Amino acid sequence: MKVFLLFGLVALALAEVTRFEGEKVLRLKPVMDEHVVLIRELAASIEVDFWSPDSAEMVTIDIDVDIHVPAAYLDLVSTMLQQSDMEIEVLIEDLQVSIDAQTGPTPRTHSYTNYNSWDKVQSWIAAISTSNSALISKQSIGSTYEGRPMTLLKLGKKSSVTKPAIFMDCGIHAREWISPAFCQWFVKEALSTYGSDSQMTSLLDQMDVYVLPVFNIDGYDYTHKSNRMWRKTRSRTSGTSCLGTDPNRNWNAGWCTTGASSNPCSETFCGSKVESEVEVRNVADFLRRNKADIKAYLTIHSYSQLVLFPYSYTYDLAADHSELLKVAEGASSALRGLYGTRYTSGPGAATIYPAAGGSDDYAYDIGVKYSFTFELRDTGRYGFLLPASQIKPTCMETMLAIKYIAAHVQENLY
Ligand code: 0X9
Ligand code: ZN
Repeated sequence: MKVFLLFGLVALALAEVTRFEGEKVLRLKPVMDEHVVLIRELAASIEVDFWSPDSAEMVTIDIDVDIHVPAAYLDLVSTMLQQSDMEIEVLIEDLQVSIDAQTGPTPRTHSYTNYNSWDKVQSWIAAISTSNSALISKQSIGSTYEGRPMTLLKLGKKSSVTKPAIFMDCGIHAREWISPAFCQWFVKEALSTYGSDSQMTSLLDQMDVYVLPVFNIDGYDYTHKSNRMWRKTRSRTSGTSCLGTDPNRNWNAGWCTTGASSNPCSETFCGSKVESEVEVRNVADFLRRNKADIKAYLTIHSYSQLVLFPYSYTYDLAADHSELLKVAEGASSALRGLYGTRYTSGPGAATIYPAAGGSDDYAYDIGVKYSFTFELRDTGRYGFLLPASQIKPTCMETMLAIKYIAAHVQENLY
């Protein structure tokens, strides 16, 4: 027993945890070309973690830039920024303080109003999928790079014929913790309101909803155990010691042509080839196998409060642009109806930035017309460190947007 305890303590001591004492998140407001150049120079000379947009190449005039500055560079960055007359706001004074505040005291069991570790999500998946076999089942779509099982939940009344379906994934990006929290909330709500809520009942009677609670499980686990700010997968690429590929730059949709990096050390690394990431391959395979039935693809990210649709790899408008815009606006206004939270809708490239290799564009291009990316709360006050107290209101309002889209899909099956 004592030996095990000792081993446990040694393992704990060896598991390196990245801390962020004194590190800041700044909002820069470039309004002139010189400001944009300065931000790009900054990014080229030191290691800055872009929160939004997610890389220096995406910086443009009049769009706020949220950056996390490591402690070692704070003096240099403030000197550089002071020499310009760019407006700067401190969003987060001390990142470690905000991380600790968000993590807080966590319950020992799974909770819909807390951020659950992967272990808790995994046991929740096992428990919930056996709780109501008339309405929910699970299937494996493969394993992650580090060997964790990717389990897909299927919600819907059992039927002898194949039903049209909606596919939703959460947690493509590891640090966007509100996203997996939403997928868990959605499953609970769907099961508990079937039979009483007429829309949910009709949806699950006529369609199936596939939910992948955590897409990038290895990354998500890493954010809980080692580095809260990790975004990418945890895969190795030959020829570099930098780990991870951006799983939202790795799809076969204008792959690596814009808003993505071929540098493995970048946060937006597109990978060594299309679908180099096994997690992307597993989901893409599932979408390809079931594309005749999948009528909508929803992918949940954070933050910025946006409902986006294709395209992001080009400024060209999608063939279904006007319908997608109408649906996205309808979803945003349904969401706003609950607490007044404002969302912006539009095609990815024009609304945030051009970025190729994303899952939404891929799903659309293989024929899934209703393809949407959600960027949940907030607009930067907490960013990825959204307090657990906001999980419930965020999920409740997001349910309204998702249900709005689902109703439209159901009424417009193709
Ligand atoms: O850049 C992304 O992957 C998404 N934003 S995030 O801050 N969550 O990283 C936006 C994705 C929009 N869609 C595509 N780029 N295809
Ligand atoms: Zn994301």
